[in-house]
Amino acid sequence: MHPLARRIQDAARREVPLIMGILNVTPDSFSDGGRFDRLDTALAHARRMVDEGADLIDVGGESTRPGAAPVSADQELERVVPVIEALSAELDVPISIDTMKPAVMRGAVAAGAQMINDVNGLRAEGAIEAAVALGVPACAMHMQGEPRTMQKNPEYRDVTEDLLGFFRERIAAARAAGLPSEHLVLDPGFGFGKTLEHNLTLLAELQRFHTLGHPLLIGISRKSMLGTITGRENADDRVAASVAAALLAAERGGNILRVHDVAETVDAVKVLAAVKRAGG
Ligand code: PT1
Repeated sequence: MHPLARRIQDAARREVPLIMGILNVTPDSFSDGGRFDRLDTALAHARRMVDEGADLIDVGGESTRPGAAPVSADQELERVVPVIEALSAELDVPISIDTMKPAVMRGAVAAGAQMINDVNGLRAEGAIEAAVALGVPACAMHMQGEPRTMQKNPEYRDVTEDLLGFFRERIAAARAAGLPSEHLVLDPGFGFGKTLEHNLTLLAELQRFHTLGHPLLIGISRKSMLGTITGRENADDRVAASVAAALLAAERGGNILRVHDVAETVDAVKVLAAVKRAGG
């Protein structure tokens, strides 16, 4: 088993989540500036998240938020490889690569990434095979549709049941391709082809996904569902809502929390861990 897969299993057994800090290296995430300027900015942000207690850093070179347009594998590699090389040389926290593309998975792991985070659920041709060949843990997220159009008219028969069916199929595909069961992490994909009601039902019923027997990764940080609930239009103003949502997810069995606000979430999880130690 990959050492990171073991750490994820240990965290799941202790019921204290790992914190994954988000590092976007998409041009829209940064103010203008040259390539080196961007690299410096990314490295400084990653260092800060590690200082604040992040257990993992998730590096992404393609925006997958609602409405985002796809980019080529070459463009994605150009963005993420220098960052992953620099970070993996300097930091001792593992790096995951947020990508749907097998070529980017391979390039990122060659550069030092130790986990795959695929919002497309390892459904691209060759994606599971890349995860198997690379020998790293992989997260398969659920998404209905594709980022550009997924929020048009999301529909489910029963959102939790539909996702459970999707995950059973992905677990079977992963097993058939030879992915070790301990290497597969699942994620319901908050905001990916889901209405506010779908998202809330999934959070309320998160425990049900544990019956699948895989660790759960949860990404809700600063998402529009929190903006709708709180009336906060600016994503930067959703920190308190994000911490609340992260803790609710952790209480319902979320094992890896993918967040922007690392320091705040680490404090919240410390409170959760203390109450757990006291028997709650
Ligand atoms: C996620 C996730 C991700 N989210 C995983 N990877 C994003 N495993 C990128 C909004 O409604 O949840 N899990 N990688 C970012 N995607 C979104 C989606 C950002 C929706 C914002 C929204 O605001």
